Amino acid sequence: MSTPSMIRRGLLATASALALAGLMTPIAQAQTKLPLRISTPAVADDWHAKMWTVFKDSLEKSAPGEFDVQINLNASLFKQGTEPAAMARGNLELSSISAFDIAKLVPEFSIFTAGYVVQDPQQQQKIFNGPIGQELFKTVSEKMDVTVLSTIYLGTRQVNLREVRNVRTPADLKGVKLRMPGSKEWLFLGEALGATATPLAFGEVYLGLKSGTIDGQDNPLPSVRSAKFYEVTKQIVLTNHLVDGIFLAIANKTWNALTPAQKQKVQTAATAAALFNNENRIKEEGQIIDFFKQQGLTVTTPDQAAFRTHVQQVYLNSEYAKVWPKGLVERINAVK
Ligand code: KDO
Repeated sequence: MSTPSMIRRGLLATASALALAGLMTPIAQAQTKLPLRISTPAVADDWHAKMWTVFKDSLEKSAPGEFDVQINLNASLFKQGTEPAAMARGNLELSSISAFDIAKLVPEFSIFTAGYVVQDPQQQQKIFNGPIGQELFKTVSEKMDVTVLSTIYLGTRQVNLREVRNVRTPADLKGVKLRMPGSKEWLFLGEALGATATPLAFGEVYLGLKSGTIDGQDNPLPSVRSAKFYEVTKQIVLTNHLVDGIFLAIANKTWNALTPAQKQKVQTAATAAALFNNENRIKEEGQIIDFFKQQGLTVTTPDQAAFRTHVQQVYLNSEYAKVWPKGLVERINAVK
């Protein structure tokens, strides 16, 4: 009579015989693929949504069958701004997180939420790919349990209004209900611009503009196009107030479990994604004004120096500046 352990041994022997014969290969491979869940509020037509396909394609080429890359757009998996917590809890592997999200846990990072600090996308890349980035990302890893793999240029933020208004200086935005993403760091930026900042998730902005619950919003112009905000607004005010970046990050739990070869492949994919986004976005920003004009929008240039002076003063006199490491503003300014 066969005992249960004999039966188990028999089954195991059959299973390994099948595996050896190659019959179980597809199932076995599917089971060992490491899930890489991605969550982003980006809309499909935006470069920082498309970059995730570049990331996925790169990994499928360099590591076929090793990863199961799952891209979730439009904040369909996690609400905008909740991604870092989801990553720390082990519910999400990758995301692109904003300086504003980082600043909540790494207060000195608020320097990158301040208007008119970073000058242009090229300087942004040099800052974050150089010693300043290295130092800050080490703290980010320690405090947030995520590893930043690349810096994504989100674009230069501009003010976008529902009705045409004569905006020369921050005083001209007085009383304007300007939508900002929902955290106090974002609201502070809106107020620093002279407006009345009001919180709303990205996915609700289109309807907010359409219905008039908000008077305007701020975003880089490629996002104004891809999210179709131009359909429900009449003016773009070229304030150039924030050279914005988001950070392609992976949960440390996931990162630390990878082999050195896998780490290299994931890093290469993240670098390729950033490059794809950055090149396309910079190019689009260079050509996009005509598009808005064709759509009937009024595009105006305010007194940018007045905005810069005001916004910088507001930040320098704020609680935020008190935690900026001594000399960091100067070090950033010295990056050319
Ligand atoms: C936005 O909500 O205005 C913002 O631009 C903030 C960014 O940090 C980022 O979350 C972005 O939205 C989304 O990825 C949608 O483009």
